[in-house]
Amino acid sequence: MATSKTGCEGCADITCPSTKLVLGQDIAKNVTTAYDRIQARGMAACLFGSKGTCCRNCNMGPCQIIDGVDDMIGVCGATADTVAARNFARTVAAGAAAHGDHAREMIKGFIETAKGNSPHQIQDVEKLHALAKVFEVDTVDRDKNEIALELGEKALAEFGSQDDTGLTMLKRAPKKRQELWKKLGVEPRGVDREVVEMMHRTHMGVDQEYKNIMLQASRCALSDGWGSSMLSTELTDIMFGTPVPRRSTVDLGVLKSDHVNITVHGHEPLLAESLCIAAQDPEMIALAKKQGAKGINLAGVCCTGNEILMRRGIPVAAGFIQQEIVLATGAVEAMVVDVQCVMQSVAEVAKSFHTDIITTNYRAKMTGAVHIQFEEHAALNSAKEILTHAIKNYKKRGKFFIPQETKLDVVVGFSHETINYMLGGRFRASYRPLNDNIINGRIRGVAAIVGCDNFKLADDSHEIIVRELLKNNILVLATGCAATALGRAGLVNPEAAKYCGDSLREVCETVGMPPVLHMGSCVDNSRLLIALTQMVNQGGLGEDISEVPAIGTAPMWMSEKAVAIGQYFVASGAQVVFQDLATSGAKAFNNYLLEDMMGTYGAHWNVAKDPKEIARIMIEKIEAKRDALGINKKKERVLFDMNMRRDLGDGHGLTDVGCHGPEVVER
Ligand code: NFS
Repeated sequence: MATSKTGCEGCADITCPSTKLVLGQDIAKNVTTAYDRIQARGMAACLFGSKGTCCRNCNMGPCQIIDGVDDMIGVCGATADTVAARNFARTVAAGAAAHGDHAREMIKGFIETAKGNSPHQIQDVEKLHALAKVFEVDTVDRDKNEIALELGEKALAEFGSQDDTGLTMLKRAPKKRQELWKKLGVEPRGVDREVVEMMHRTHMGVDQEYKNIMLQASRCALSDGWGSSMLSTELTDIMFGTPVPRRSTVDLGVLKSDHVNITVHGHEPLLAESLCIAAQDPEMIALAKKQGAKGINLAGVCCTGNEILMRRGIPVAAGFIQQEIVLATGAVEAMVVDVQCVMQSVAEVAKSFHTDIITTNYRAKMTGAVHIQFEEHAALNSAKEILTHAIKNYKKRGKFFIPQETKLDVVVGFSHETINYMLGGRFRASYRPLNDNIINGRIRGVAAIVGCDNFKLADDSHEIIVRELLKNNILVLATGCAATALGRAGLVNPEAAKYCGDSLREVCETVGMPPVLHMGSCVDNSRLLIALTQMVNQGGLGEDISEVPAIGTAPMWMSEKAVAIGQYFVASGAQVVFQDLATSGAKAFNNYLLEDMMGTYGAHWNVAKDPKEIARIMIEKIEAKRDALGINKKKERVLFDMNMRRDLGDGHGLTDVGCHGPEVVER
C-alpha cells in the first residue's frame, strides 16, 4: 500500500514534495509502488548477484563464486574475475543493444521521412549538410531529401557493417583518442556486430581473461556512444530540429485538471513527435471538447519526455521513479508507452483508476495494457487512433488530485551547437569562451550528471551532488532522468545561478544561462562526447578528452544502458562515478575498473554511495586535471581595456561572456 516511506535498508526516504503529496491522498491508498515493494523485500538482494560473481552462462551451475576460495570457483573452473567481467560485459552489451535498436528505428523513420512517407520534414538543413560531410555524401545541387536519403542509408549500413574499417563517427573524436583506439584494437566495426561478438565472447568457454573481455566491452560501448547513440541524436535533430534554448515546466503539476492528460513514456521520439502533431489536429481537439475537456495536454515521462521537451517545450510530468506516481494522481487518461524503462507495475497501478496503458510497439507488450501498434508508414493515423482511445477515457475520470504547486520552470535545449552560441555569441560562435573561462578558473570544469533515478538512494541525491558542484564553480551538463530530477529541484533555470560560487554565477548571469544545462535524453549523451571533443579541439585544455577538467556521474543508475554509457565515457577518456557496480566480489577485476583502467584509457570508474562523497570525488578529479594542465597556478591579474582585448586577437585570452567594459584578465 502506498506509504510515505520512512526508510528501510536498501532504499531511502521520499523527499520529493509532489510524490509525497500524491501518495498522501485517499485516492492513492490502494496503490502499491516500488517504494512499498522495496520495503517489503528489505535487504533481500543476493550477495553473489550484487557482487557480480553468480554465473548462469551454462547449465552446469548456476555457480556462485567466492574469490580466493579454491573450491568456490565455477564448475568449469571460471574464476571470480572472469565471471564478474563476463557479467559486466553482458550488461554493457544489453545497454548498447537498447540504444542500437532505438537508433535503428530512428534511422528507418528518417529514411521514410526523406522519401516523403511520414508526417515529418527534414528540418535542420545546416546540420544535414554537416553530417553529410562526415559521411562523404555529396551535397552540391542536391535536394535536402535526396541528401537525407543517402545519409540515412549510409547510417543504417553502419549497423550491419562487416568490414574492419571502423564506424564513420569515430573520426569526430580527438586525433589522439582515435590513435589510442587503433593501438588497443577497440575501434568498433559495426553496431550490431559488437553486441553479437560480446555475447559470443561471454558464452561458456570462450574469452576467459578479464582484461581481454573488457577490450570488447569497450569496443561494444564505443559502438553505442560514437555509433548508434550519436547517429540517433544527430539524425533526430536533423529531422525534428536541433534543440535551442526554450522555457518549459516539469513535475506532476504540469497535468491539467480540465484537459485530457496523456503521458508519453519510453524512448523513441518518432511516436512522441507524431502524437504532438496529431494532438494539434482540430478533429482531435474537437473530440476532446465533445467529451467535456478543454483540450489535450501531452506530458512526457522518462527520456521520450526529454526528447519532446528539448525540441518542442512539451512539459515533463515525471522521471523514472515517478512513473507510478503520475498515474496515482488519477488524472491521466492514458499512458502511451513504447520501449525501455517502463515498469510492469504501471499496468497494475492503472487498474485503480480509469487510466489505460497503451503499448504501441510490437517489441514491448504488457499484460493488462491495451495494444495499438504504431505504424511508421501511417504515423499520423496511428497517433490519432491512440489519441482517440485516450480522449474517450476522459469521461470516465473519477476523483483525482494534481499537486498544482509542484510545477517548476526550466530552460532547456542545450545541444552542443547551442553551447557555441550561448557562450560565444552570434559573431564568435565557438567553444573558445568556455575554454577560456575554464583556463582562467571562473569555471573550474565541467561535470556531466546523467542517467536514471533509482529507489536505492534518496530521491534528492542528484540535487545534493549538483548543489555541491555549483558551489564549487563547476558547470553542470545534464541528461536523462537526472536532468528531470534537477528540474524538479529548481536548478535548470537561469535563476539557479544564485546557488553557484561567485565566478560561475558571474558567467551564468552575464550570459543568462542556467548553471545546469539540459542536453536531452540518454542517447543524447553523445552530445557530451562532441562537446568534450570541441573543448579539446579549441585548444588550451590538452590534446585528448582525458586531459580536460571534466567528469561524469550516473549516481542513481538503474538501467543497463547506463553501464554502456559509463564504459563509453571511460573508453573515451572521461572518468565516471557510479553509486555501485556489481563487481566487488572479484578483486582483480574490480581493481582494474576502479584503478588500472587509467593506464589504458586515461580514465577509470569510481564508486561512491553518499551524494556528498560523489561530489567530492568529482571536484577532486577536476582539480587534479587542472593541476596537470598547469592552469591552477596563480596568475598575475591585469586590468584589460577594450584595445588591449582587441590586441589579443580573436578569442585568445578573452573571457567573452558578453560584457564590453574593462575587465580583469589573468595571464
Ligand atoms: Ni536513460 Fe531513459 Fe531515465 Fe535512465 Fe531510463 S528513461 S535512456 S535509462 S531511467 S535516464
